[in-house]
Amino acid sequence: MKGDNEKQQGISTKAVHAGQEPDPSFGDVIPPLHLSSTFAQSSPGVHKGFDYSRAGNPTRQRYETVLAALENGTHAFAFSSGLAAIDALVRTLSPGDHVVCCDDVYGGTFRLFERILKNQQIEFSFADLTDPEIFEKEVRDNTKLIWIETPTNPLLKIIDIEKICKQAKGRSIWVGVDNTFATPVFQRPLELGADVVIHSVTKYLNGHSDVIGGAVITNNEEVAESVGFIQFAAGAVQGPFDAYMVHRGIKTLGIRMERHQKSALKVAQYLELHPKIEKVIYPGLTSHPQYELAKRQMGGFSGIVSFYIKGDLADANRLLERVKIFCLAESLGGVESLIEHPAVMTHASLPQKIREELGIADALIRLSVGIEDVEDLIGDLEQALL
Ligand code: P1T
Repeated sequence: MKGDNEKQQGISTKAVHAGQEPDPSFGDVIPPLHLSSTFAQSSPGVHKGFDYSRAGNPTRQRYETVLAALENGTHAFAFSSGLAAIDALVRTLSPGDHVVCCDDVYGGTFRLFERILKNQQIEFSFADLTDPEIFEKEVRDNTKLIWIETPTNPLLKIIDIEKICKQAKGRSIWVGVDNTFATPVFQRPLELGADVVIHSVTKYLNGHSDVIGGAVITNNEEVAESVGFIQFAAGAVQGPFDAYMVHRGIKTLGIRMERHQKSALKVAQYLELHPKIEKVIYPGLTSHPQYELAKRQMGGFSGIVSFYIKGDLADANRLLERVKIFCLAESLGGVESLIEHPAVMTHASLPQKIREELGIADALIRLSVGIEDVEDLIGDLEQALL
């Protein structure tokens, strides 16, 4: 990045160009992939900027440049999965520190907090952060991090990032946002006051369901120093081939997201009128309880639609087994449409009682609307719901 001018570029310009300056050796328009695990030194400690690929790699560095550019951050760190990125961030805390986490989060995030990090004496509370009073109810003297997913997975609740950041200001509490569902195309938490953003780049950033990866992006020097050290010293880095793949996928992020959200809205509107559907949750529907906030906070509503069918697990399974274009699989954010059952699949790690309290019921189904022709997607749901 050359400076302030590039900061003001549009997101798709950044997606195509950041970290993609032509290679100086031969002028390759697409910089070459540096697979080497280690780098020659002319004398001990004397090298061309890289000594060992866990510490740094030219392909990963270019990829981290685009990640930082998209979120308007100063630093980005690429990890081998979204959970590795979240783990690295929370591991910067000390035993006795407390985290307030939104109640509806990806099941794997809940499992990481409850079953691994809790054993390292980090305390967690889970609360509905859509309640504006919740901050005062949940924050303690030892609270060091507010953990927000918005839209949440799988219930698509919208949390007011700016409001929470204002409340946290001056209290030595970091605000971290999992921006996987919205992507920087539709929401940039650092601009709303958050200290740190994480992504499961496995999803929309890569966009082609062929890489597992994660990222931590920040403009807070303290976060950067701590997370950078954990990335290097614990070593859950993104390998160069995967970094290259995600960087390639990111170039079309802007146009993919436009298509995802356009089709998702049509699918949501179709389902809302269907007699076999109980309720549809999509932040772009006026029926969504935080529609106004979503409109204000997000530049678009993204491509995930959740809905309750009228019926039980057997009826849900019938739909899930009958779809032909939607693929029954975990994950989201790829060009192909996916359908899944949160209670049995992505959120099975939540205790049943918590699932019931939240509304992750047997009748709940989650769609990741891909970029296929939307008439075909609606036709597929139509035949599966017959
Ligand atoms: O799978 P991984 O790259 O480790 O990312 C974990 C993760 C983090 N944050 C959010 C919001 C996520 O949705 C995920 C992964 N989610 C799924 C696999 C899923 O189907 O919901």
